[in-house]
Amino acid sequence: MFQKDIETMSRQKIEELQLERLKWLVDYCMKNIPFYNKRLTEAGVTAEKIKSLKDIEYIPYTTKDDIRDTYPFGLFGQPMNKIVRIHASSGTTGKPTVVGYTKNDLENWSDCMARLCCAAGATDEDIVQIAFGYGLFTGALGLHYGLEKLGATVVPTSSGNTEKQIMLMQDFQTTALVSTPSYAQYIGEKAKEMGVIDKINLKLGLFGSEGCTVEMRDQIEKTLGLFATDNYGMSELMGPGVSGDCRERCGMHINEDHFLAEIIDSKTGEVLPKGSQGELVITTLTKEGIPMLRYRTKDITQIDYEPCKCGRTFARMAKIKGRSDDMLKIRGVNVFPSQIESVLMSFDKIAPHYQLVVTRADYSDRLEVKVELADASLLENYGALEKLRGDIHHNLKTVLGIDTKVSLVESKSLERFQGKAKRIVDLRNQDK
Ligand code: DLL
Repeated sequence: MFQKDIETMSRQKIEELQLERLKWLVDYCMKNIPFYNKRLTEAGVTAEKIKSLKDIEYIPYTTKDDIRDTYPFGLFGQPMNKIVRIHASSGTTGKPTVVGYTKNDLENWSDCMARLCCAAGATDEDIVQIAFGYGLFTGALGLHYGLEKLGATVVPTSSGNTEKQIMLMQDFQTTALVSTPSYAQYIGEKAKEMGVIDKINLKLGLFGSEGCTVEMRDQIEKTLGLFATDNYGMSELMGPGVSGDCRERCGMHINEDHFLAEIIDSKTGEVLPKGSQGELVITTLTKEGIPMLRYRTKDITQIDYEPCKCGRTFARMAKIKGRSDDMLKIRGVNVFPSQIESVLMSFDKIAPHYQLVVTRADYSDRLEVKVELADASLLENYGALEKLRGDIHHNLKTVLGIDTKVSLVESKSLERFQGKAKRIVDLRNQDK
């Protein structure tokens, strides 16, 4: 373990530390950030009024809109001469979400990352290729400093230029890959195409930044011959480093000394009992640059507080089921893309590349699931093709409860991604 004393604290000790830090945070936000001062004053919350962790419920939620409304630096807790780094998440519309870090924040960030990389099995013996895009995105630099702190050899290739990635992987005998799972999948496909898959020595995948079902993870592991771990985070909270898999892979350990997690009902905002599935809300307990009070992540998960077999006591959050705003409503039925991915990945005749296209015709939603065939020779056998299509359709209907149109498309015809995959094409608004 990277910081054993911290990572194995008793539940009671964790909660005492969280309470102490929560009080500090409320006081800090009151004193340093006019936006929070107003919010907290209106809600009648002061540090003195926080007597137990449950009292966090008096604090109003913070949302992405609050960050946007105060663009670019309105939620910063320190003057610019104390802010030493800026990151931003692109977002699909409008201005980016901007976040700032003090020196302490960067120190804590690399500790959090080093812990998670170590939990995933990385060591100072590893040669790690970072194939996340370097830049305003938090993924690359977050893992970069964490891995360096652990003593690993970092190779900052950034994303893209896949053939060169694969060449360096062979020449350096890279042992660990940092990327989105979809890019890892693509690297594997390309290495096979180049006929060098057997010359690759990867043992560990530190993946994250987008969803990946266990079934998809199995496929990636099979292709690249590595052990894949899932890592969760978001720019607003720090970047990667919020939580990550250990070798048991029974939920991602949350760095609870820095992040206080709650699960709420995303519709009503009500806090749900421990163990429930719902929207993850995070309070950053130590951040100075841009602290977040009860930030609504919109990510759907559940949290297990039982200590893990690995010896760590930090709570574990389940793989992200989806984002509350990514959930597709098809003819009134809630559909998470991850449910579809699980079904598709259980068929070995199809490749792990798919796209979901939603349209509306005659006032009714239609979901088309486009998926690539793994083996082009199937195209010549109409009967087998129809049977496969029928089986996929049937299994999707069993899981989702709705009819979909399944289209089997030619191998390598769907778009590949070097960063986060964009698998949903929702054309409903354009059809109006
Ligand atoms: O994606 C931070 C990150 C970088 C995490 C590298 C892990 C590794 P953003 O670009 O702000 O930050 O995107 C945050 O991505 O709200 C989730 O919806 C999604 N996301 C992040 N990690 C996972 C994951 C980074 N492991 C948004 N599984 C979050 C599923 C994830 N979704």
